[in-house]
Amino acid sequence: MKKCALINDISGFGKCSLGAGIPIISVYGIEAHPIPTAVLSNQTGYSSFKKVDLTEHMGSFFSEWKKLGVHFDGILTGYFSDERQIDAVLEFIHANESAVILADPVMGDLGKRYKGFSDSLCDKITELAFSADIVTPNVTELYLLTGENDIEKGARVMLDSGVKTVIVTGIKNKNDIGNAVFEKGAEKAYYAPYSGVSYSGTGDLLSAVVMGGLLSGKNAFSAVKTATDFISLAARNTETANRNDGIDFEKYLYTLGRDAIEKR
Ligand code: PXL
Repeated sequence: MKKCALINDISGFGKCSLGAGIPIISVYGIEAHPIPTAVLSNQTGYSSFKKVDLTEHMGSFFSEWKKLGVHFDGILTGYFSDERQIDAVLEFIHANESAVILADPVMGDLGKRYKGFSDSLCDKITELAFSADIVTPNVTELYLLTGENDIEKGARVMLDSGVKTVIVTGIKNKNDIGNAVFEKGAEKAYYAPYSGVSYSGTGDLLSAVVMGGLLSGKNAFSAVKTATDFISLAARNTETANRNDGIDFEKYLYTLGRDAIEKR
């Protein structure tokens, strides 16, 4: 079986991060191997949360993995709580040359940085994003990464510096919301009806669906179309109206499993 390393936090509530990434990679028939960056009672969008940072332990986890001598087909990164975690990840990436690297540069949303994101942490996240094969920033993160305030120009900056695929998420257009894929010489956006609520975790779901699709032999365009339809279906059928709770994606995981089987 293919193996994907997932480097992200685990949050008890908010249906995001590893709580979203592990089931999605698994339903694609790919082994999910997590290293948590932090453990949180719930994601940071709620008014209160408790976080245990795992920076001091990540290096030793990577060392143990090295002893196991395993090869990873994909490395998917998400939320970091300390810039030193990214140094450990960059070293891990260098040791896994043939892996597909997808960096989701989790930094902010709706025009603002998330709580606790310092300049130095954002600089390191930017360094990681620019060294990835694929990035999945939302519009706010694209502007933070590139200093641009135009989607097309921001994506172009990243492509010109060597990123192969830039996927810009959460683009609002009238009553729709969508995701745009940019590669050298090709671009396309995929839209679905907007539920009216900007839910937690949808970026994490998208990055995992894209990784699952790519490791199953899809191209980025097809993977993003699948992710857009999946997230839209779940968002439109979500019970909670509290954005922090995330979407009811569990009910629709089977659609991704079917998608993966068709590709096999
Ligand atoms: O979904 C992004 C994310 C991941 N992890 C944590 C978060 C957030 C967004 O707020 O707080 C802990």
